[in-house]
Amino acid sequence: MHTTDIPIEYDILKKNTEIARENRRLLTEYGVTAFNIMGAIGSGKTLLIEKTIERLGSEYRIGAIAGDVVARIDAARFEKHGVPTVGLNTGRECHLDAHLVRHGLTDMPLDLLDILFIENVGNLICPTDYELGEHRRVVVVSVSEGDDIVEKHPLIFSTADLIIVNKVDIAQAVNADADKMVKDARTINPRIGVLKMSLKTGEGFEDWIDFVKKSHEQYRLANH
Ligand SMILES: Nc1nc2c(ncn2[C@@H]2O[C@H](COP(=O)(O)OP(=O)(O)OP(=O)(O)O)[C@@H](O)[C@H]2O)c(=O)[nH]1
Ligand SMILES: [Mg+2]
Repeated sequence: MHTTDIPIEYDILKKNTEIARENRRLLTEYGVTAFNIMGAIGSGKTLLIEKTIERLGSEYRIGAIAGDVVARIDAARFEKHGVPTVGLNTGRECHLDAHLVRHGLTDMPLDLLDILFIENVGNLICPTDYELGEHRRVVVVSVSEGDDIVEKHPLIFSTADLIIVNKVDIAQAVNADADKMVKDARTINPRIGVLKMSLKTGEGFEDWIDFVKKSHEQYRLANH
């Protein structure tokens, strides 16, 4: 008998999407706007969230979920900023899924939050198909992964709302063309927002802050 594992994967994804919808409903009910921060390993996801907490922490009540294969290193970095934090370990899995995030949400004081950042496991493949219940999908890459990284991973960029090309401060040193990465992202997804950023110099950071604020405002107005 011929067998294939495609239907199983289809079922898993279908179930995941159902739970993600429930998560989104729950977050929306509490007025929390959630950002799924995906991206390459070491591209600057944790630092982006930390700097955003520093920048917006007095204006908005922010929480953070740190997804990692093992350990609580990123969770500890968020905790240092005094925000409600949950660390989720995926074990052997290379992405968060909606079920795991639902468990994370039960440990979050949702009634005390406006914005939730969910840092996904670092890579550009597995997180693509697994919605978590987020309102916005953000992909962070950096110039140090090579300036062909975007064209090599079209799927994750095609599902994102915003792409951040980070570490432009070292583009020359690593011989990368950040403008090419921006162009590749726009070719894959013409509707998408693309920001060149340096978390070291601050380039592009205020545009990101505008994106976060506008996204939150949009969901707040739509649901109240
Ligand atoms: N030069 C430079 N370094 C940066 C920038 N952003 C982040 N880094 C550095 O890049 C390294 C990785 O940053 P993280 O924020 O830990 O990256 P991450 O994406 O969370 O990494 P994982 O969770 O391990 O996938 C750290 O040493 C940061 O200080 C930047 O804009 N420029
Ligand atoms: Mg990290």
